[in-house]
This record gives sequence, C-alpha cells and structure tokens, in this order.
Amino acid sequence: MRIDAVSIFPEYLDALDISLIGKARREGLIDLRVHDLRDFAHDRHRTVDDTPYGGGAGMVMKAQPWSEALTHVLDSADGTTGAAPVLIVPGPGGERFSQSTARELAQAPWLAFACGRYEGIDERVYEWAAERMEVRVVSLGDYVLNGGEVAVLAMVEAIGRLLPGVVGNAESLVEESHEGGLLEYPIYTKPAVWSDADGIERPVPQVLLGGNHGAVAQWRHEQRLARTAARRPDLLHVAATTQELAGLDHSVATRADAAELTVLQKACWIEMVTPAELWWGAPAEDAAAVAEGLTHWTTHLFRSEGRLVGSVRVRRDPHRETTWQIGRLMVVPDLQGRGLGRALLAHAEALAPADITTLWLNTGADQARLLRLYKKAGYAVVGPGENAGTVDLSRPRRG
Ligand code: 6GU
Repeated sequence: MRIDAVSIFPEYLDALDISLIGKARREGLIDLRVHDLRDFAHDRHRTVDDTPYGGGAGMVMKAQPWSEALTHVLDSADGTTGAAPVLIVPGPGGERFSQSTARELAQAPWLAFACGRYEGIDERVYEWAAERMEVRVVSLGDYVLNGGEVAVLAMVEAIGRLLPGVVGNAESLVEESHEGGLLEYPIYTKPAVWSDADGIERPVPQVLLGGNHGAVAQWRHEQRLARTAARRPDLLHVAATTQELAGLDHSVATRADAAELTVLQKACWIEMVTPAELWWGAPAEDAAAVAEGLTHWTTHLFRSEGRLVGSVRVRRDPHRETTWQIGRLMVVPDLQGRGLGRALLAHAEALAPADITTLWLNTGADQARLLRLYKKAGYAVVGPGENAGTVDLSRPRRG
C-alpha cells in the first residue's frame, strides 16, 4: 500500500519507522512518504497559516500550500496506486474511526493523510480536494488533539496491520478485542502465584490451571460478558444480535419455502423502491420466479419460532470461478437496524469455499444505508451492475 502524509511536523511521524509498521516499510509492504507542508509555502517565513475571516480565535491553515502539497502527492501516482489516493483529514469533527473503517481503508491501494493544525484548514481546500479525490474527515473519538499527527500514527497502525504480511501470525488479526462484539477476557502467565512487593500473593484463577477446556471456555465467556457490561455496555446490544442469529433456526431453502420467501422479498424491497423502479426484479418476482432462483443459488433461511426473519443467498460466480456471489440479503423490516443484516452477511461470507478469493454483491446505487453497511464490511464499489441503477461491490476474501 502507498501512503502519503502531509504535516508541518513531519518528524512526528518518525514513530512509523518502529516495530511492525517500520518493518513493513523496510520490506516494501508499505510505501510511506512523509511531506513537510512548509516546503510548499514560498515566502521567507514559509507561512502556512493566517487569521480567520469573520474573526475568532486562533489561526487557519492557508489554501495555497495545501493545494500545492496535494498536487505534488497527486503527481506521484504510478501504475500501482490508481489515479488518486483516498484523502483522509483527521479531525474531531469527522466520522468516527473504528475497526471497520480500518478494514475498509486497508482495501485502498493509496491513502493520503492531511494533518491539520491550529483551528483547521481553509474550507476551500476540502472543496478543491473533493474535485480530485475521495475525501474523508475522520475522528478518533470525542476529544480534541492539537493536530492530526497523533491520529495518523493511530490510523496507519490500525490499517497497516491488516495488510497481508504485516502481522506474521494471521490469527492475531482476528480482532481479539471486539470479536463477537464482546471485549476480551483477562489473560495470565507464569508464575501461578505472584508475590507482589508488599508480599501479597496473587494467584491465577484456579479454573485456568485445571486443564478442563470446557470450564475454561465458559469462564472466559462469562468474563467477557461481565467486562463488556462494566466497561462498554453500548456493545452488549450488538453482541446480543450476533448471538441472536446463532439462536435462530437455520436451514437451506427448498421449493416449499418459495411462497414465504416471496413475501419476505416484497416486505424488504417495498420500502426501497418507487413504483417506477420495479425493474429491480426482486419485488416483482412471484413465487414461481423465486423458486426458479432457488435452483441457481443456495438460499439460507433464518427463522425465529417458525417465522422467517431473514435470508441470504450465495453461489460461485458462474463466469468467475474464484468469486463468491452474495445476494438477496434480507431482514424483516421490524427487525432491521439491530445488526442482523451484518450477521447474515458474515454468515454468507463464511460459506465461501477455500479457493474463493473475491466476495461480490450488488445493490441499488441509491441505497445509502446498504452501501454504508457493505462499505463498513470492507466492500468497495467496483462498477455499475448488470441492471441499470445498481452497482457491483467486492472485497478480497481476507482482510
Ligand atoms: Cl482525528 N484529529 C484531531 N485533531 N483531534 C481529534 C481527532 C483527530 N480525533 C479526536 N480528536
């Protein structure tokens, strides 16, 4: 991956020479280029800021050095990068950076970071940049840093460690801390009893020493629940729905399910399409057409107490052997917005055979909510779909 970062404190980013990210740079897995914004200011004092129009505290970064610096970055495009990077502007007013943002950005061949300082950057730089590349303002959380550099350190580390080959042990890549929507359990190493400097003996929980794997697994799960409830109660809701999917009855659809599936399709699509958009196919299909679809796809059904509440279908792409197609991701309207769609998507992805390299799906170009879900899951739009008004999305299987 190619990464450019523009800052008035380029030395701040020297930390990216250290540890796994530094090693990845030396091995050529990450081509990180740091630029000094002041190199693009041409007065004697190399001025990059000025007072705000309309008054107010502090200084504003000037448009001209930024446009020149970003032009310099754009001009360095090569055969591996694509025409332009995704430009990330760290700032407390941005979308929240999360593991799924990292996963999404790890798919891009080229990222550029613009580190603001002072009160921020002249708004016209955002307009200018958006005409040339995708621009995203991204925040680490609800607090204020003095500039974007520390945020870039965090984001480059979170993104970089997802790139193939950067973290040696692939198992470490499973997001330990958020797997299944729960925080990690406590961990211990030798000695079994540690005497601290006050002479207090602190033993490892007995269950971990007994060799009873079932008891260990149960204890760890309870610890994860307790810890999540104490520290991150907001996560329990998500975890509950992921486990909700596990609690649903799962089956593969047969012709006998066609009528119910037809009803689910109509219920799901009716809110998304205007009458003029019935070319979508799915809402217009009758039970015979749905049954026909069952012969070309494997359709997975999820029921709660007998009621069909969600479904997704999968198949190997008939024209591209190593591509896994995922379609008709549906959750009954009254259960939408609880993470079930994401869980169904994960289920469909997990069904892909070992030789699959690419996951693929298609949706309406105007379906903002679905596009957000898919992008969060690491998918990127790869082009227009076969049906007008739709787009195809895909992501590499790993990452
Ligand atoms: Cl990404 N940048 C700055 N300057 N402050 C922040 C932030 C980012 N995230 C939280 N506070």
